[in-house]
Amino acid sequence: MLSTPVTELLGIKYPVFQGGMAWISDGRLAAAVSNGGGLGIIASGNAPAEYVRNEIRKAKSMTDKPFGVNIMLLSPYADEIASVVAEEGVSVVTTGAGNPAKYMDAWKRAGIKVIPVVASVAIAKLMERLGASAVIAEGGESGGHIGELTTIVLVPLIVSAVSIPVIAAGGIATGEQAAAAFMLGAVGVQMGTRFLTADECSVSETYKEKILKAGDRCTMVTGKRLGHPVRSLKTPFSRAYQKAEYSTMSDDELETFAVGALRKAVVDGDSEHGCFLSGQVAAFVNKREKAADIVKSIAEDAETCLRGAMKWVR
Ligand code: TUI
Repeated sequence: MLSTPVTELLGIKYPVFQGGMAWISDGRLAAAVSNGGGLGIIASGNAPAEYVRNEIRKAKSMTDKPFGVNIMLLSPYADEIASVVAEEGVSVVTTGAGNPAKYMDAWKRAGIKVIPVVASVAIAKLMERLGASAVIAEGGESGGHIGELTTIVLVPLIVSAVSIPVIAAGGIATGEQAAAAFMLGAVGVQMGTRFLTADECSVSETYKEKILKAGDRCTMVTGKRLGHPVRSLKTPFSRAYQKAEYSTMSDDELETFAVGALRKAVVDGDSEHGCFLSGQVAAFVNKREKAADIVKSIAEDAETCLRGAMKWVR
């Protein structure tokens, strides 16, 4: 059994979080992960507050275990969603793509455990000072909006800089990778890409097939010109976007170029125009499984790996 400060803090069986993926992580997926003993997380993405409230209520109807909500701070609805999570009495809030400082007091007063996703030591320290219960240190191997540092560098730097628990994210899809994160001082792992092929994940068949087929050099990073680097599968869309970034196209046009691309991938399965966000670990995701089986096998495989860690020690 893996028993860590995170399983203790949240009252969950396995120290495994399912990342909040915009348009993807709904109440059904989150409930399946939480029922499997991990922490399921509903993603707000750019969706309106009422969508998030509905998904929270759906998850509540499907599980009596704790689950979380991820608030994407660039969302125009972030303020409203910040109130919804407090009203609905959600156990855990994670945040992404920004600094949640202005919401922290209200969430803490509502008894919510706040676990921001951070990509730098400075923000991790600030979050600890503002009362975060833990932080998720997310390396640039991740899918979606990413920071600059890799998981293997970021996690131990943050572990040394703060006293709160650190959960590792980015580049984790196997028990071996989870065990490596524990060796770096993490006390939990968060995975997104690995859950894309879960039975309870509602993304299009096209999305699932692309992840199952992906190999080692299948992702690329675009969006640096606008200051929001994003990792996705190499597709006609991402290649065209990259070309546009290096052209004389205006920033406004570039922004418009990407509007709706996530929906086209997740909902429509549009291989031509969709933006299929994915971490580098898509190369490791080779089968369809129940979300609960993913959670259990990651924790058990990590445990086996950690037990074997003395192999070369004489
Ligand atoms: O947020 C994510 N991943 C995401 S958000 C998203 S939706 C989106 N789509 C296009 C462009 C932008 C967003 C898709 N994937 N991961 C967590 C994460 N947070 N990664 C990096 C950060 C982060 C960045 C800056 C955390 C804090 C931060 O602070 C900035 C500051 O205020 O100094």
